[in-house]
This record gives sequence, C-alpha cells and structure tokens, in this order.
Amino acid sequence: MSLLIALSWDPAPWVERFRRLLPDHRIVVQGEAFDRSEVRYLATWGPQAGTLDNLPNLEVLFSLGAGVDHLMRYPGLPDVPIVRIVQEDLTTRMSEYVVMHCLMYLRDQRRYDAQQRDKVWEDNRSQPAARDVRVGVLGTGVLGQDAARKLAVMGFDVAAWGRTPKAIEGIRVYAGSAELNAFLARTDILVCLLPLTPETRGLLNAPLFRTLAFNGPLGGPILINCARGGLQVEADILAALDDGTLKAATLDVFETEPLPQNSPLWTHPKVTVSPHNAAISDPDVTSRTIAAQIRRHEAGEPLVGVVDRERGY
Ligand code: NDP
Ligand code: OXD
Repeated sequence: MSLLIALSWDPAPWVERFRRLLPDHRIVVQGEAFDRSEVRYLATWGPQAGTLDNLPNLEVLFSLGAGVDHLMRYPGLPDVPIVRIVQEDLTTRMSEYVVMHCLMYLRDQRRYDAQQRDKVWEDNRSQPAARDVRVGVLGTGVLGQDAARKLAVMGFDVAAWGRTPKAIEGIRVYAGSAELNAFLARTDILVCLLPLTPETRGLLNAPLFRTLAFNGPLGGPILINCARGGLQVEADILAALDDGTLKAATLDVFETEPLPQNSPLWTHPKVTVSPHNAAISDPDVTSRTIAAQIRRHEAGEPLVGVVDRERGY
C-alpha cells in the first residue's frame, strides 16, 4: 500500500516525515519508478500533467494546502474524495497575517518605516481607533471566520460575507450576491479569504473597488488579498491605487506566481507584497494531519475536510 508524494517543490522533507509516521506504508515520489497500482493515497500540491493519471487503486487525494483550485483545474481529476488541509496551525498563521496587516494600516506603520529610513521624527496625525475601522472579510469559511473573530478581539468593527447565511458571534454576516454591495459599502479594509472558483475569479475588480466605503477614518479603502491571485484583476488594482479609489493594497497572491520581475506591483509605493506565504502548510503539522487522516480512513472513520467537487472548494 503506497502513499505517492507529488509536489511542485522539494519533496525530501515530506518523504522523511511520512516514512517515519507511516512505517507500514511505502512512500513513493513522483518522478521515481514505482508500481502505480499500489498507490492508495496521493499527497500533492500543483500536480503536473500525468501525475494523477493511471492510479487504478487510488482511494484519497490529499491537497497539501487549504485551497484545491490547483487540483480542480487538472484535466481528468480522479473520481476519489479530495481532502484539503483544515488545521488550527494553518488557520492561526492566516489570522496572524490578516490581523498584522490590518493593524499596520490602523497604525500607519508603512509611514513610520519610511520616516525611520529618512530619520524623520514626526507625529502630527490623528490616530483612528480600531472600533471606527470597518473590516469586511470575504469568506465565512474556516479561515474567514477565525480571522473575523480575531479582528473583532482587536476591536475592529467586523463584518463578513459568504455564499450562504451563517451566524458568527459578534460579527455581522452578509450572504450572496444580493447582499454584496451593502457589505462593501460598509467596508474600509477588505480582506479576501475566498476560494478560487469559476464564480469568484476576477471578483476583486474595478466596479467592486468603487463600491467600498470612502468615508472611513483611514483616508480610503484598503485591499488585503491572501486567498488566490486569480480572484484579483491586477490592472484594476493598479488603476484604483493610482486614481485614489484604493488607498493601499496588501497582496500575498498574484495572477502569475512568482510575481514577474517586471510587475509594477513590486515597486508601487501603495502596495505591500508577500510571496504567497500568508499561511504555510507546516511540514511537521501537515504530515501528522495527513497520516492521522489515513489512519482514520483505514479504521473506517470519516475523513475531515472533504471538498465538494461541484462547488469546487
Ligand atoms: P472554506 O472552504 O472553509 O471557506 C470558503 C468560504 O468562501 C465559505 O465561506 C464560502 O461560503 C465562501 N464562498 C465560496 N464561494 C463563494 C461565492 N461564490 N460567493 C460567496 N462566498 C463564497 O475555505 P478556507 O477558509 O479554508 O480557505 C479559503 C481560501 O484561502 C482557500 O481556498 C485558499 O485559496 C486560500 N488560502 C491561502 C493561503 C495563503 O497562504 N495565501 C493559505 C491557505 C488558504 P459558504 O460557506 O457559504 O459556502
Ligand atoms: C493553501 C495555500 O491553499 O498555501 O493552503 O495557498
């Protein structure tokens, strides 16, 4: 019985961990010779063409991340349960990223970074209170809910938007396209934690930016996208930053990754860039999570985090 590891990065740290955690399973790596009929499980990120083909006894396909858009676009995706990462470690990392960037904007940290570089001692601005800053979280799933709750703990005035209505204590929840504009109109900082699907592709575009609140205490709406680059239209973000529709943007994800050297986003003074690492899948925690799922599956218990293939997330 084999677990196949197929990654778009160095598999060695994962192989070593899985061999330790699953000594009764053969751990094989894409690119080496192995018997494809022995493969029962596949742990993958960004599989190349052919990786998922001809695995007649595959039982479960594990995404090494929370998102599964990298699998959904695979032609001829095997008809087995697709399981994504749902784990506290990843969720906590994402909420740290979201809270950190919201606080950076609240406290105008980019300005003080620049002032320090120029040895400028200047504090002549008013300091808005978190309670007066309306943060809107796109996504009421695992990551959206946790980020919304932690932002509320920091005192922000938080709302969230999802596909279906949900109750999140202390958070006003909007749902569906009918309530999107009302949600945007009360949003000073927009945080995107939606999956990339055919419905959400390109959602972060010029008309959406124009609907955001313009009367907030930060001097204009701010975008934080830590979900997927395919959700954003980068030309619209740049135009909105340049004409003042957006005050600033923090982007962890991009239409093309790695972000091309010639992208104007790298050097735009209103843009903060990070290299798609808002929430990594820590190898120790993630390999333990997947090994536990395999044990659960083999004991006849249900898998956690099974993706709805119809919805695509
Ligand atoms: P979940 O599946 O738990 O949540 C997805 C949320 O999006 C749900 O609230 C869902 O609504 C909502 N949603 C989906 N489609 C629509 C739509 N068309 N309109 C409105 N709402 C919609 O996902 P997670 O919270 O775990 O993760 C979210 C995404 O974050 C991942 O898909 C991944 O792309 C990204 N990510 C990025 C990382 C990074 O480092 N940059 C790390 C980890 C994840 P409903 O519940 O009503 O169906
Ligand atoms: C994920 C990611 O989906 O890291 O987990 O992007």
